[in-house]
Amino acid sequence: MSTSARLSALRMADANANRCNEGLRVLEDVARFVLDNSELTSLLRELRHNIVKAVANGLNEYVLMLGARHTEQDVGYKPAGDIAPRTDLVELVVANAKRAQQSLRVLEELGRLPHFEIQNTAFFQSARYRCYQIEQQLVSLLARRDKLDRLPGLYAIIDPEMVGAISVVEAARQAVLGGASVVQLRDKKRERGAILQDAVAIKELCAVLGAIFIVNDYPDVAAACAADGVHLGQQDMTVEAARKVLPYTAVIGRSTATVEEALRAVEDGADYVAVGAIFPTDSKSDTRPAGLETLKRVREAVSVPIVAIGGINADNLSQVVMSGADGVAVISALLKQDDVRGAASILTVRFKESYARPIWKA
Ligand code: TZP
Ligand code: MG
Repeated sequence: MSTSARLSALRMADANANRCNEGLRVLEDVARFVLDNSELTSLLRELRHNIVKAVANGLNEYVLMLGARHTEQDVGYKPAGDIAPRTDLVELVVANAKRAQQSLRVLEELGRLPHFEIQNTAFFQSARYRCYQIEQQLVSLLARRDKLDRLPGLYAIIDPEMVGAISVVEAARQAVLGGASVVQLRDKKRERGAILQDAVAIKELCAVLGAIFIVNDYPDVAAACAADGVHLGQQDMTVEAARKVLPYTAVIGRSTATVEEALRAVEDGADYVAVGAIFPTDSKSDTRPAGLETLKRVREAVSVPIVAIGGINADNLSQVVMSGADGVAVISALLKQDDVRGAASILTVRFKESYARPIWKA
């Protein structure tokens, strides 16, 4: 390679090492300050450090690159001014992930030049693939966070055994029209094939009306109808197993009756926990009592959203919310009423009267 070609290649390596570092730093800060995700934060920091090392194995290479840097002669440099605004954090993540991936590709290609100081092509290639995965994880976590932001409110559980005269899908529609922020389909009797048919219809109406749709018990049904998430009891599959079946964007909730179970659920990766039974209930035979005191203690112990469940109605709802619930899950207070929409509307108004801002975002 001629001296001038070598200097140009060093100049490219310098520009792309900087570009990559800057892109990864933005991703790291989203993981750290937006998502509070320590795992991804450390992973990105480590990746950034390893890339710096791979570009400049020692001070010698770094000094060589700095020597080749001519910022003022860069024909691609555009002074700040008309910088297009980003519409949201997802766009910011995607743009910066692309910046890092593209610069890693350039570094990889430069390493193929004969006798060039900076080699490590295999490393740059694997770092680029790592970046594709991190981009997917960050975008998915942002999507999950967006769902959790919309979770507070009435969490309507639609159980075919309890709907009475109207259909399951109609009951779900009434609940959402009345103001429910979440609909869960809880079917303990039918086979998955029949459940899926209703799940597809409810998912569709929730998407149109802006509610979150959760399938109880079955991650495969949730995946098949592209539900927003799944709810798992203590005897259902683990959060980790459910994640293997569901896309990263799916929200996973776990039923708990004690502080220890709630802490374990969060440690296992649950996005929210349900705490109950808060009050006695006729809707489920094998419940364990949790009570308002447990709810308060769980509130102090975890920072994920909490959905309270069990015997909640319009009269006791505000007590439940004051004890730390972000969502109130109900079956009979909704489905055993003649006017499901009207009941949902009263419960939603009561919720809004007593709920302050989400505690997990404080
Ligand atoms: N899990 C704990 S209590 C309960 C479930 C599914 C039943 C809640 O129904 P209701 O009628 O709102 O008490
Ligand atoms: Mg279950």
